[in-house]
Amino acid sequence: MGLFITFEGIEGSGKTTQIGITGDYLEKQKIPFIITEEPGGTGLGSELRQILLDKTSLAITEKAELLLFAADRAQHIEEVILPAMSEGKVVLCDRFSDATIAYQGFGRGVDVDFIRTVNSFSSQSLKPDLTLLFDIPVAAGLKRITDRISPTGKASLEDRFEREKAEFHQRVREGYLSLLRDEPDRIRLIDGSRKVDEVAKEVCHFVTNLIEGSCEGDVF
Ligand code: Z5A
Repeated sequence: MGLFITFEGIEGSGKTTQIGITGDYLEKQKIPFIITEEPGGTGLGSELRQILLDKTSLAITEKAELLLFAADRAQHIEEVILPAMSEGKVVLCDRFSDATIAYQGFGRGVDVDFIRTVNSFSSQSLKPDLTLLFDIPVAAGLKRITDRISPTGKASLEDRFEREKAEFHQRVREGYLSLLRDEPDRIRLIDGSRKVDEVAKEVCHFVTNLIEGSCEGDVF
């Protein structure tokens, strides 16, 4: 089997930037990999992503939102993640089950134990080999997003989550830090407020350690 690495963090923590850099690094090392994301890593997922993020005027209850993310994951696991892993690839995934606990659990207030049950069903109980948690103060993360949306601060392109208040994102950040305390061996904390190349060095260190550790196995 390949390896499964997830990239997590609040908005603007820089995880999408770092997943691209990690992909470039693996390519140079000639290590087979894929980059994928949730929501949206499949055809069905792309449709669900539009509903979940872009259709901001559409009413979606907290329970419905949870189940839509779960549906996206159920399709993603079967269509993309497990096949790539069975081909021995490294799967780099932008968000996974931890995001559901952080956003729908800590952010929205849905029961976390119930979310764990739903996560386990939709992910076929697959756990990442390594999760990189990019941590940044909420204000700094949101500023990066606002600057990206429009240098003038116009917020017309914000998605459903970007529209949430800072307190929501603060609860999500605390949710991620609580997951880190529960599983310090799987989840590695990365200070995302540093410069891109400083962050990338640390990411590379964790990814290399994981791959070297698995070299004695049957993959690489
Ligand atoms: N969601 C959920 O609720 N439940 C779930 O189960 C799942 C997801 C799976 C997906 O949004 C949303 O779905 C997400 C949670 C929810 N929403 N929120 N919040 P998305 O995929 O569209 O977006 P995102 O995952 O939140 O990522 P993002 O907005 O693209 O941000 P990012 O990945 O953390 O950061 P980035 O794209 O790498 O960088 C953002 C900007 O900062 C960009 O202009 C970069 O050039 C800049 N940047 C990046 N790194 C740095 C550093 N180090 N210094 C300075 N500037 C930087």
